[in-house]
Amino acid sequence: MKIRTQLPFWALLIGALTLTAFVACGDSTASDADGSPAASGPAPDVVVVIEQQNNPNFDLKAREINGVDVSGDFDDDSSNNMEEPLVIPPGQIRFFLDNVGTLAHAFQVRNLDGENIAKTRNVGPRKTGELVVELAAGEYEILCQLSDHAKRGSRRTLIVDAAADYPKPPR
Ligand SMILES: [Cu+2]
Repeated sequence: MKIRTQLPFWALLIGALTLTAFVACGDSTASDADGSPAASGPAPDVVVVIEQQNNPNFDLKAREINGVDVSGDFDDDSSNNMEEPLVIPPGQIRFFLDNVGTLAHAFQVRNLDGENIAKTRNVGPRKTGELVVELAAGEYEILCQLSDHAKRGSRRTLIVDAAADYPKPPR
């Protein structure tokens, strides 16, 4: 009799623990806890680490392409970002977003007509996010679509070109 009344309690406890484990597991797939660019899922052709900044200036620049440090390719002056393009090979692109600023930012790829191709939701200050998008060769614009951030500097020309040569992305 005692055991029969205790069984439902244990069943509930096990059920609750299983649910907690499942939810925790689901959360961790959004991005790695340590913020590293490595991810699960299908292997992208190109992994670009994008840094977004607003303090003191609004800026959006690439730090790494397939593990290659490209931070030296972009200066601190965000007023010339449209003449200082990010050039990457075509294919399945994984933009890893590192918001190093003090405001929320987001990330969008547009065509030259200003039409949305893909975009993220807000990424909070000191948080990371990602955008995976298939891009063919051509010219695009990447930007932060929040408020007036793009106007203030958080935008850049993106050129997708098969001639851009990088090693396979690290996994
Ligand atoms: Cu922004």
